[in-house]
Amino acid sequence: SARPDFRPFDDTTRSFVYGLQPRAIQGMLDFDYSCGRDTPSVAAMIYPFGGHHIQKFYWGTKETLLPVYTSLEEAVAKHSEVDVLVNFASSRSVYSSTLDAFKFPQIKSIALIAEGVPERHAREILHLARERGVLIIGPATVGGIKPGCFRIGNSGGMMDNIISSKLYRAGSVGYVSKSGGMSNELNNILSLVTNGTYEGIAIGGDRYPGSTFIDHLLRYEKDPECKMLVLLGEVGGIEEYRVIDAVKKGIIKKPIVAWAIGTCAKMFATEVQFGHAGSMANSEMETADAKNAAMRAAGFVVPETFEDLPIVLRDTYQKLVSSGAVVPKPERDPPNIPMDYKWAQELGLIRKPAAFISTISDERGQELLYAGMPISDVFRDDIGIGGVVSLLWFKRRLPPWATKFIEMVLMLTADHGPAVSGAMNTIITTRAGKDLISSLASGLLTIGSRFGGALDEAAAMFSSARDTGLTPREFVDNSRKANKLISGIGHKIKSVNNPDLRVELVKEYVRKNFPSHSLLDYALAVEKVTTAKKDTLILNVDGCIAVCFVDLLRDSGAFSPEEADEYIKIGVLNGLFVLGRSIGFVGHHLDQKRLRAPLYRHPADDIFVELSSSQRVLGKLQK
Ligand code: Q5B
Repeated sequence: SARPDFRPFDDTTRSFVYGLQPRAIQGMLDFDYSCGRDTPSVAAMIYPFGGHHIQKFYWGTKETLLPVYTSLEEAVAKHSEVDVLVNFASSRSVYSSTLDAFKFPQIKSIALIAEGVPERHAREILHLARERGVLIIGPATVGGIKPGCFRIGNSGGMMDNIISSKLYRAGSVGYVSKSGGMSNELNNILSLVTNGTYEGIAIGGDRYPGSTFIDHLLRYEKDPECKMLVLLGEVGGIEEYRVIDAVKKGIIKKPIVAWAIGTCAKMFATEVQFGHAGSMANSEMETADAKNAAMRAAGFVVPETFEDLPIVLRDTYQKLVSSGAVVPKPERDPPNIPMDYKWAQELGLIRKPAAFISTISDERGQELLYAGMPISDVFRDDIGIGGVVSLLWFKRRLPPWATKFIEMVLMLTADHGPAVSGAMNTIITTRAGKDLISSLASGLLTIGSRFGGALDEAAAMFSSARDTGLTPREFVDNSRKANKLISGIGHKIKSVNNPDLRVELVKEYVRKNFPSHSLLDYALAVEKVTTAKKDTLILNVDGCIAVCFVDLLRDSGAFSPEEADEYIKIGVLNGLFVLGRSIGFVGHHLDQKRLRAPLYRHPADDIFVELSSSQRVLGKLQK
C-alpha cells in the first residue's frame, strides 16, 4: 500500500466485512458516498455458510452489488487492494477467523467488533498481530472513523449524526477513547468547537485491547494532517500512563487534551465496576482522579470537569488557528444522502398509499388479533372454530346457535366417502406420488356447480325465487323452461327412499335453534315438486345448508339486509363446503400414504374409446 504506516485508513481504503451485516455495510457505503468517495469502502463480505453469492446495496440513489465469499482466501485472491478486515464474527468464532486473516499479509488492519472475547484469545491475537505488524482495533468496539475517508462498521452512528458531526470531511483533531458511545459524543463536541475530527478510534472496553491509546496517539503524532490530540481515558488500567510517559519524553509534542472518565467512583463506598470489563480501579493510580492529576502535571490540557471539556478543546484549537498551525478550510455543503425508506416513514416524513388493504386480522402488535379479538380471548371465551370462522369471514361474533351451526356444517361436510369426485381426485393424485398440498388441491379443484360447490348458486336461486314471489311450482317450471338445473336439488345416490341423513340433521337443528327458517321451508316445498318427478331430486346437502345459511344471514340480527345480500352475492357459502371437505381430502391423502397405495391406472376396458373418422383418415395418411 502507498499509505504511510501511521495512516492505516484513507479515502481509497477498501475492506472486507466478515459476517453478514447488511445494515452496517449499508451504513459504511452511505458514509463513503457522503464523503464523495469514488468506490465503496467495502469490497466484499466473507460468510462461510450459504455459498458464494452477491448482495445488493444502495450507492447514493443507485444500487450496487457486493460479492459474498465463503472464505477469506477466495476474497483475498480476488481483491488485492483490500487491506482492512472488519470482523463481525461472534465471540466464539472471532479467534479462528482472525488467526485465518493473519495468513494474508495484505491484511494490515483488523477491527474486532465482538464482545465477550475470552481474554486468553484476545492476548494471543494481540501477540500474533504485533509479530506480524497488523493493527488490531478491539475487541468489544464499534471501531473508529476517519472523516471523509473510511468508517469501520457502525462507528459514528446514524447518517443524520454523521452529517451533523460533519464526519463527511476531515477536521484536524485525532482522538482515542475506549467507548463507541463516547466517541460519538466527541465527534459532536469537536464539530462544534473545532474544525472537527481528523480520526477517532474506540479501542474497546476489554482489559486486553488489540491496540491501546498510545498506539493511536503515536500515529496521530506522526501524521502531519492531525494537528491536535484528544485522549478520553477512564478509570481502570494504566494505559494513560504510557501516554503520559510519551509526553514527558517529548515523543508526543502536539497539543493534547485529555480527560479520564469515572471521577464519580469516589462517591461510592466500594469499588465500582463500570460498563467496560476493564473499567475498575485496582489501585489508587488507576482511579480517574489520579490519572487526570498525572496528565495535568505532565502538560496535558485537562479540564476541571467533563462539562468543561468543550471549553478547553475550543481554547486549544483556537491557539492552533491563531498560530497558523491549523488553517480552517471553507465548509462544503453537507451531502444529500437519501434517507432509508423505513427510517423516513418512522420519522413521519413520507407517506405512501398501501398496495393492500386488510380488515380481518393483525399480527403486528404483541398479540395476534382476529377481527380485533386478541387470540388469548378467543381461547378464554372458548369461541370454537365456528367463532373463529365468524370472526375471519364475517368480521363479527355470531351468537352461539350460529357458530354451532357453522361447526355442524364443517363436521357434516368433512367427508362423504372415497367415491365422490373430490376424494377420488385426491386419492389418484396421492397415488401418483404427489404431496399433501397437491393432492388436497387436486381434490378441491373438483368442487364446483355439480359437486359440492352448488351452495352459492342455490342460495341465490332459492332466495331470488322466493323474494320475487314465485310459488315453488312456478320456480321449478321456470327453471325447466330456461333449461336450468336448480342448484341444491338432486343427488347421485340419495333419494326420498334413501334420505341423506346429513340433511335430516341440518333440518332438525335449524328448526330447533334458528329464530326463523322461512327459506328452508320454501326449499322443502320446492323439493316436494321436484321429487314428484324423480325421487333423487331431493334438497341435497349443498342446497339445505345454503338455504339455512340465508335464513341465518337474514334473520340472526347480526347482519343488515344489505350485508346478507352482499354475502350471498360474493359467494361465502361454497367456502363452508371447501373448508369442511378439506378435512376429508387430507384424510384420504394420509390413508393412501399409509396404505402405500401404488400408482393408479384406470382399467382400459372401463373406457370406451372411439376415434372419429377424420382422425382415422389422418392416421392412415401419417403411415
Ligand atoms: N335434474 C347432483 O345428477 C346432480 C336437477 C334436475 C332440476 C336439478 C344433479 C345436479 C344441481 C347441482 C347440485 C350438489 C349432478 C350435489 C354434492 C355433495 C355430495 C356428493 C355425493 C357430497 C345429480 C336426472 C333428471 C334429468 C335432469 C333432472 C337433475 N338435477 N332437475 N334441477 N338440480 N344438481 N350439486 O343424479 O327429464 O330425465 O332429463 O346437477 O346441487 O355434490 O355424495 O355424491 O357430500 O360429496 O346424475 O353429496 O342433480 O341426475 O343429471 O341424470 O338428471 O333429473 O334434468 O331430467 P344425476 P341427472 P330428465 S350434492
